[in-house]
Amino acid sequence: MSEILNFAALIEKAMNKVLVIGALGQLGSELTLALRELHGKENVIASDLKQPEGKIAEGPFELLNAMDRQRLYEIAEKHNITQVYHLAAILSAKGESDPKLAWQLNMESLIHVLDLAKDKKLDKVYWPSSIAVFGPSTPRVDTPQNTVMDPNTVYGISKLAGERWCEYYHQKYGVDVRSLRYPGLIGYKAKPGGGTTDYAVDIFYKALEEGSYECFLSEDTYLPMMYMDDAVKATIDLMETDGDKIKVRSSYNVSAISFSPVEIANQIKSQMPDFEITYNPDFRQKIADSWPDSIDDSQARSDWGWKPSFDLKAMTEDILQGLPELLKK
Ligand code: VAH
Repeated sequence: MSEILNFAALIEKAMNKVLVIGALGQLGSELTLALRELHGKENVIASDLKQPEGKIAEGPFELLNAMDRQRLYEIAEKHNITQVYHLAAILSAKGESDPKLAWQLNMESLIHVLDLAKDKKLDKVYWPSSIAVFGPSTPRVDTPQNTVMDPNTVYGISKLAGERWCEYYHQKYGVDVRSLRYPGLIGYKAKPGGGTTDYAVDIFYKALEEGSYECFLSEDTYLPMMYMDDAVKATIDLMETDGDKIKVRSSYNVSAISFSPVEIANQIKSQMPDFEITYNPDFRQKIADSWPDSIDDSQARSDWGWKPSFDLKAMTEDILQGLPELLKK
């Protein structure tokens, strides 16, 4: 009997063919490798605007502009795709420099993926939302799953609209689309791209390269954050959960740590006593001030067992251990 069950499990795994859109981004570069561990290297097709380097190049890759609907359908057909992780987006700070492009890319690409899921009856779709869906009128402390949402960045507006589209495609067409409202993601293995929370990554690079950092947010700017290892874990845990346990089809609040620039600077100083930080808030301060200080993620914890592993100290130790190696390459 066990041989039959093993064979069935092998078949089931072999049936999973995953496409990652935006696989070379800050989240994608780590999530793609974790998905290949889970599903097998050959069953996870990475895609992005440019050719990959490093470990991602060791598995299947396709060039794909997330707004190219025809190319998306061609790739899905060629690889018999059963799941899509759609990570490509223009983030909060960069989005304000070209609002129309940010809206067009973030929204059109999502609709293409949702249509593909509907037309080809894909098993599952993952699409990231963000705490950027909250705005100045949202309760700032322990922000609830369901609350006032008045985002005032194009990125946040596109993520709020995207959540509504995800719930619509689930309710109207039965598409199994799942989503997380990521806080600021702190990952050092790929450079961040145009976010307001990027200071919490930049600070480590500058601490190691220059011994000092000029922060573009004020020292007491509290923001919800999460180490990339926890973000990868939350994403895969959500996607591997039994569908009938998923009660939220817009996007789940998730959180891990909340800290301010002075707190992360002090954590770095505890390991690098000579490190110095100065503060020179820029346009991103207004964006950060519109977002919550902390998030209530109790529904994610009860529906599918979400539990973060890294606090500020553990995250700082892990980065200061791993980043020097990366900088030597
Ligand atoms: C940004 N890193 O700063 C993203 C994130 C909550 C912020 O969505 O735009």
